[in-house]
Amino acid sequence: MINKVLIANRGEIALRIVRACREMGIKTLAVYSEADEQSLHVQLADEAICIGPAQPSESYLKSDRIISAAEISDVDAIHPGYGFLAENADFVEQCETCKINFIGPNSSVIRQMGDKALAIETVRKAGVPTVPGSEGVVDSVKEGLKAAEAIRYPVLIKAVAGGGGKGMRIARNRVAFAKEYDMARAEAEKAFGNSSVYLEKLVENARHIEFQILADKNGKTIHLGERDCSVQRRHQKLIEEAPSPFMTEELRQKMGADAIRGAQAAGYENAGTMEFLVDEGGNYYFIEMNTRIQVEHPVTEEVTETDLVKEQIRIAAGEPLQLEQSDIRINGHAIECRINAEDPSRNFAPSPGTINVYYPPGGHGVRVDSHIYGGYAIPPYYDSMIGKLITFGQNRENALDRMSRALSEFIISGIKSTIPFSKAIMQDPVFRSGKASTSFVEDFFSRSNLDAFVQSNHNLESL
Ligand code: MV4
Repeated sequence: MINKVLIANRGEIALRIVRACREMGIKTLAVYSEADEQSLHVQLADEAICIGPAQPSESYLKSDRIISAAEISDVDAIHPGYGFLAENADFVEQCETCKINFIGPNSSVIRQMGDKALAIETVRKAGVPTVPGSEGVVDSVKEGLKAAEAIRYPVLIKAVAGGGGKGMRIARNRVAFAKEYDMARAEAEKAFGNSSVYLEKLVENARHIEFQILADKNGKTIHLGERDCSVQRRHQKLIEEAPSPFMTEELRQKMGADAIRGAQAAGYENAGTMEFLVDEGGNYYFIEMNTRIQVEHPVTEEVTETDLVKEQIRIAAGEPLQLEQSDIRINGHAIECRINAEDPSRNFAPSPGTINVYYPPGGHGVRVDSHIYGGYAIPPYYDSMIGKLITFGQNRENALDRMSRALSEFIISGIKSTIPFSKAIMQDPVFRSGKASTSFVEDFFSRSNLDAFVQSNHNLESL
């Protein structure tokens, strides 16, 4: 039984978890930093404990303080949200030692899927298609050149500890390889304290399509269809949707079955996401697994009429999944725009500060997941995402029209936000056609009169 949950996170996801718990009759404990005392999730949780100063390394990442808060408050379980400690196998191991129920998979699965080369190897052995690449880690330029020759250029050099694109470099030919290899290793060492890298063939003009998985403690595993996350800027997703405009029922069944097979091969339990690249010919390749609830989970909730956070809690409590694969029907279309406190006209520079007027949109088919309110001061210490706007419609066009309408009534004054940028994308003919691939944001900037928004020579912007 889970009677009380500690929420080891902040912002909109902490509030999302409070809401699910309240509906389930579960008590909540918020842990918060000194910068978050005024945050809505702290006010709405049943109890709250301050765990340290604003810097994440002094609060939200301090596992000892979080475990102590759990022990003195007699909680049964910890929900990690996303980011912070959500995919930290050492933290999960600490929870296991202290007999605190971690709402997510066990520490060994997190460790295994956190090693991106090992994750690929695990699902490949189960027959899931993967991108042609090196067999595991590449330990020297010499070994890398040999592997790249076999894969054929262009190749991507990816960090084993990475995910989400950090420490990723393209090598277009053998002359470029040594330099890019060294850069990738140095970036990976700096970002993750682990310089190990592996190689993959670069899949150009791909779509980024991910499958939502639920698995209970008895090994029953289902998928809840896909999300299309092809619209990203510097590996930050901006817009997500479900279903993918590219998907057919036939491909969904095939990819869904592979997503389940891969998750089962890893011994996966709880909610997770299998990420794939899909090329123009409909060929798909597993690239990584996320072992957490994701930012974009609401679009799946809207089209499958499920509550993924409640499912996570029920699974962690040991309840068998009540859903059968045949119960899962994809109905209608949902779009999510992330709302970031950033200035698109200044290269998306963070724009923290105090919100003056806050008027969120409403009406049929509109969902706002956000912890902000009029008078709230956005602290400068954390991720710039301040909320998510999700619209639902009977089909993609309805959902897009509703998103345009909702964005146009959304007022957040006092700071700069990405709302105008999202509004412009909603009007864009390529995005509206459903053909946006991973090169979309780049193309969008060169097509639109918003050129000034981004000036960058990062070597991945051309993807
Ligand atoms: C790739 C790729 C092309 N080929 N892997 C991985 C992390 C994610 N944030 C981007 N990733 C990519 N991995 C291979 N072998 C292209 C991307 C990619 C991308 C994918 C989807 C949407 C936008 C993207 C922007 C840059 C790179």
